[in-house]
Amino acid sequence: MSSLNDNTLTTANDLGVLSTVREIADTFDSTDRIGYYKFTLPQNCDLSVLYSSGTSNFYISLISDINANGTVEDNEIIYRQSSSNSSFLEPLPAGTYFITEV
Ligand SMILES: [Ca+2]
Ligand SMILES: [Ca+2]
Repeated sequence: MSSLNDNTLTTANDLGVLSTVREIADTFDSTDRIGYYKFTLPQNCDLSVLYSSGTSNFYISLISDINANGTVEDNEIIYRQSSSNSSFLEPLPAGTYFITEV
């Protein structure tokens, strides 16, 4: 569902504690091309992300707001990939993270 309300770190969709597979679908249009999703890992784990997009003009980023200022600095982007269909695996310590598509 397209929404302008999830377009910043501080207003990200909160997925809560991630302990099992979660499926997310988002829709973008000319007025909304961003979506942030927030989740917490209760323990160290390998995060597996699979995604697909109807467009090739698509970036997915894994973010940790290390300094907790509500904005994304370059050093807070753990992973960034541009592809319409792909996946990645990232070992992460317990903590709160964000995924965004642009
Ligand atoms: Ca949005
Ligand atoms: Ca930050």
